[in-house]
Amino acid sequence: MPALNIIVLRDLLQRVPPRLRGISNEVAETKPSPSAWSRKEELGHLLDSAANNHQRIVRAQSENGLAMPGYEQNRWVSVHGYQRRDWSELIDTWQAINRQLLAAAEAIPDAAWSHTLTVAASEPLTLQFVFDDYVDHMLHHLKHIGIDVSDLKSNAPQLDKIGAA
Ligand code: NI
Repeated sequence: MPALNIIVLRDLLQRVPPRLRGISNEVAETKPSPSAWSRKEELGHLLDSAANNHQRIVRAQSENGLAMPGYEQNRWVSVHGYQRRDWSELIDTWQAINRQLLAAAEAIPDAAWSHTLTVAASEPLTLQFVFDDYVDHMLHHLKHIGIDVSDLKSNAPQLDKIGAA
């Protein structure tokens, strides 16, 4: 039932930006420890997740059996310098990139949700799994950032975490 998490993602796009804007720039850039991500870096990680999953969603809907790369999360966060960026810019980018990903997900033909792809060294995953895992992973991080997502539950079944999102 692919449509369910598409509805969740539409809701996220409406409800999450005002909640993120409720966090000050100062709080957003506070690092809980020198090696832990700040909220800016954690939201930045979600931009990286969106960039990678957008590619998977666009490509796998028209081709079955693709092999897609993973990404090194800390390296991506460091490359983009999220800690030095403005919090409101990161929120705007989160909204824009997820609108882009949603448009691609809405275009997935029914028959293509069962297409499979591998991500890094994973077993073949269905496009359905990849999309559900994307939404589930996003909710996990938004909750950790400290915003209320209790009204935004993923409709995905219990996912077997592969860390690919
Ligand atoms: Ni993550």
